[in-house]
This record gives sequence, C-alpha cells and structure tokens, in this order.
Amino acid sequence: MKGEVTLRPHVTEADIEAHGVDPQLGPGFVPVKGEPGAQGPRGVDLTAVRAYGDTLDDGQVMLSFSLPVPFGDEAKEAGRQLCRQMGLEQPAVYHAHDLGEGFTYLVVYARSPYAVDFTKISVPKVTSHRLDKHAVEHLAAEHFTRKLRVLGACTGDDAHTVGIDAILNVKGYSGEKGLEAYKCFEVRNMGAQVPNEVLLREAREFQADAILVSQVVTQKDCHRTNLAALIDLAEAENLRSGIVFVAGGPRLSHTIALELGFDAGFGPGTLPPDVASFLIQALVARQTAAQ
Ligand code: B12
Repeated sequence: MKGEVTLRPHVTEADIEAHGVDPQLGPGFVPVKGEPGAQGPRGVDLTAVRAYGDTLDDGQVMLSFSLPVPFGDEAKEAGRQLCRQMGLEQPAVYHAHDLGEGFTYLVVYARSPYAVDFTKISVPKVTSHRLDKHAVEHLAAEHFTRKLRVLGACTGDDAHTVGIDAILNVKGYSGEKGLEAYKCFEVRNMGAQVPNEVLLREAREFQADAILVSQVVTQKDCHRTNLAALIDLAEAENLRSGIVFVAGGPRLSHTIALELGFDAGFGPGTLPPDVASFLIQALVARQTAAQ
C-alpha cells in the first residue's frame, strides 16, 4: 500500500500509520482532519487546488481539440501555440490524427499554473430528500386525493428520447421503475421534437402539475436557448407559477436549470426516484404554501 502515490513531503509514513487509510479515498490517502472542507487527500491545500497528473500540484492537464488545418508539423505547432495563448505551459502534442479534408485532431498535455479555492465553492443542489417509491406514494396519499399529472417531452429539434423515457416509462432505468409505475402520477410522454408551443398547449389541456423537459443536443447552446424560450412562453401564457418545471439531460445540472428559470435540473445518471422524490416534495410544498 505504501509508495503507491506520491505524498506531500510533510505527510510521513507515521502519519499514515496514525490515521489509517480512508477507504473512500483509496490506498495511500489519509483523511484531512481540521482543514477547511475537511475532505480530500491529506496534504492538499484546499484553498489552492490544482490539476495534477503525475504528482500533486504539477498542474498537468490533457486537452483534445480539432483544428481546421491540414495534418502535419505545422498543425502540431499551431496546437502548441494555442495552448500557450490559453495560459498553459510546456504544451506537448501526444497525439495528432489526420481527420481528412484539411482537418487535424490533437491531444495535448500541458501544465496549468492556475489554482482554485475549493473551500469557497458552493454549488446549488436539489434539496429534496431521496425517497424510495413506497415513500413517494405514501407522501402523495397523505397530501393529495388525486393523481398528480406529469407531462414530459424532448423539445425543439431534439430527437433523443432515451433519457426522458428512462425517467417516465414503466420500464424505467437501471433497475428503478419510471414514474408511470407510480400510482400517484398520471404521466403523459409526448416523445421527440415537441415545439414549446405544443408542449404548453398540451399542459393546459392536461392540467399538468409538472412539466419534464429533456434536452440532449447542446450544439451552439441550443438547449439553453430552447429551455429559456419555454420559460418565457410559459410566463407569457401565465402558466409558469402553477406548474413545476424540471429540465434534464447529460449536459444539464441543477445550477444551469435554475439559471434558465426552471425549478430543478437533473444530469447524467439520474434515476426515476430522484425525480419522483423532488416532484412530490415540491408539489407538497406548493400545496402547503397555498393553504
Ligand atoms: C442514441 C443516440 C442517438 C439516437 C437517438 C435515439 C432516441 N430515440 O433517443 C439517434 C440515432 C436518433 C441520434 C441522432 C443524433 N444524434 Co445522437 N446520440 C445518441 C447517443 C449514442 C446515446 C444517447 C442516449 O440514449 N443516452 C442514454 C440516456 C439514458 O442518457 P441521457 O440522455 O443522458 O439521460 C439520462 C440523464 O441525462 C437524465 N435525463 C435526460 N433527460 C432528462 C429529462 C428530465 C426531465 C430529467 C429529470 C432527467 C433527464 O436522465 C437519464 C437517465 O439517467 C449519444 C452519445 C452518448 N453516448 O451519450 C449521441 C449524441 C447525444 N448524439 C449526438 C448527435 C450530434 C446526434 C445527431 C445530431 C447526429 C446527426 N448529425 O444526425 C442526431 C440528432 C437527431 C436530433 N434531431 O436530435 C451528440 C450530441 C452532441 C451535442 N452535445 O450536442 C452525441 C453526444 C454523440 C456525440 N458524441 O457526438 N442519436
């Protein structure tokens, strides 16, 4: 176990003996005690965290990108120069590939001199408690005498329905049944490429309690544009305040969803109970606030 990672000089073998090995952090790492954030490998200054490759604080990063220039030594040099302009030091091209038609793909290793203060980082998170299906049903039965109507769609030009289906369809995802399997929800899944106007028309007709939107394609930030436009339209049609709006997709997060005017956002690896838990707690909170 000893010697598997490079430790800071002031972390001694005696420290490791004294603190033991933290199974969460892996062999050779010991927990940080009494330092801001109180997490991370011992010896890391959490106020100045740097990328690392071989040894802590070496600043090593790897990035890949394509250039619209023909494959060759000039393309590699162009890649190195771009990296220096990005503030990266000692750029080394580890891989270059001819993409054809005058394009080149590069993988570059370089050193970044920058650090972040991890102790000052705060990221908004969905605050609902994770409940299992039984607990969601129980909470719904305590507060509502009707089914809660959930409308889902993959909107705009986006045809990637696997994500929204994973959350909504009975079959569900990764062993967890989707919202259709919950007695407390009535689910309508409109499928792919639904225009915002059509989604809101359906929401009105369905008297939706919640709208779930999936956005997978992010080219030219179309997901942001499309999601923001939905909220604008909902506000213009006086539908925003009465409906819980949730966005999801592989490049979405709670932070981005809040920025775009949604109530919550879910990213990669989301399971149906995560969403069911949020929905039931949000709807109970709204009901309580209205009483
Ligand atoms: C399958 C697939 C397709 C299928 C889609 C079939 C279908 N019915 O969905 C087809 C072949 C049609 C397709 C087409 C295209 N695709 Co495609 N596709 C994929 C692929 C391989 C898998 C996507 C997937 O199913 N993931 C599995 C699901 C379960 O994961 P997920 O979507 O992330 O969903 C989870 C979470 O994000 C979250 N979630 C998702 N939505 C929601 C919604 C809510 C409300 C909530 C709460 C949670 C939630 O929960 C889910 C479960 O955890 C990805 C690459 C990849 N490996 O991811 C490319 C990918 C998404 N496709 C891509 C592209 C570019 C395209 C095309 C433009 C290609 C082309 N030039 O024609 C077209 C676009 C068509 C269109 N108009 O949208 C790019 C997108 C790049 C980008 N960032 O914009 C990707 C990333 C491939 C790549 N590396 O370039 N594609």
